[in-house]
Amino acid sequence: MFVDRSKIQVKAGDGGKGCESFYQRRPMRYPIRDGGDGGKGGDVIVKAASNVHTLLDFRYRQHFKAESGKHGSSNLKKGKNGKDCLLLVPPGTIIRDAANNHIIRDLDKIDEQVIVVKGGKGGIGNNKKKITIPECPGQEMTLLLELKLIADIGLIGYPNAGKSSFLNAVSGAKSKVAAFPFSTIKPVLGVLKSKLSDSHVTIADIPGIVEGAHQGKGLGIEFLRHIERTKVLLFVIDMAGTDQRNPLEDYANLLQELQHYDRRLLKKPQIIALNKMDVPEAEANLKEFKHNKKKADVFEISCKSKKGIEKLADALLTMFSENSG
Ligand SMILES: Nc1nc2c(ncn2[C@@H]2O[C@H](COP(=O)(O)OP(=O)(O)OP(=O)(O)O)[C@@H](O)[C@H]2O)c(=O)[nH]1
Ligand SMILES: [Mg+2]
Repeated sequence: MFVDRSKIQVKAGDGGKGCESFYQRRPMRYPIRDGGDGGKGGDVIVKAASNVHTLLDFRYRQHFKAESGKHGSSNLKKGKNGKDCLLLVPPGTIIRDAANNHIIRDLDKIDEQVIVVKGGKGGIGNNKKKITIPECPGQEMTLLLELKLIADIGLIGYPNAGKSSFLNAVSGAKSKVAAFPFSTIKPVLGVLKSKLSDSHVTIADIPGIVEGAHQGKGLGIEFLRHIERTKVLLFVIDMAGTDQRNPLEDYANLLQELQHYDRRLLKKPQIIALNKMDVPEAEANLKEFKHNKKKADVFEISCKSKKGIEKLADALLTMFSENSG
């Protein structure tokens, strides 16, 4: 299961109470104030850990609380600080304040961490002033955790174009392939390994995108967030022209949808895989495509006959190493 969003409630520890205490021994004429301060409440910290890969744990538990500070006591004894509560998330997790959707932190580096709610200050005992100063409560907040896959290459294409077929052909992934649109409904990651060296690239397969996806058509464009961080975009175009569609228009529409989502996506290096070249109709479509997109970096492939797959896989490995610097 791939969990990519979770809502959790976090509460930092309250400060411990400051103590009111007096000490008097003969022959002292007046008592001395000796109430100790309360300890600070623990913080809730979210940290990106390399050995965590999903947000699955947060499906089973949504409430997290750090320890409160201990109360101060007589004889100037300060209460102990409460223990922090540490939550581990996968690198690539964005933390938002659920109340206003503002991003608190984008944890994209391993071991990066952020204090999401701060523990309350401990109360001040009566040792410094005549009266005790009350402790502060710990902050609380509802957080939205959102995981963006971090892959090197992102697959973009219409439903049924053959994205999952391609991913499965070049990697050990088992992304669902079927002859109906939207067979992929959750992002899938695969690893393409070089046969010549130990270099490899990760590829993210996401649900298909259709014209109008930015208005919510199909499964919408929300899955595009998974390719925001990819280094290269691989467009998979259905050259069979399924459902009377035209490959050139498909490509133009895909670009448009990307632009609607975030125009910075279009600045990424692109490779175009012209798939289903085994189908007879593909030849005519190929001519038209090449005529109109003379400068584009295109690869003719067939996931069915496997023609051109290895060449494209090699190009991706090379291109990735060129863009990974
Ligand atoms: N003839 C032919 N069929 C292909 C080729 N590649 C994929 N297909 C078929 O096209 C259909 C869709 O393939 P998928 O890999 O599921 O397509 P997808 O782009 O992942 O589709 P969604 O997940 O729905 O977006 C399946 O029936 C595949 O067998 C190809 O090169 N030639
Ligand atoms: Mg698919």
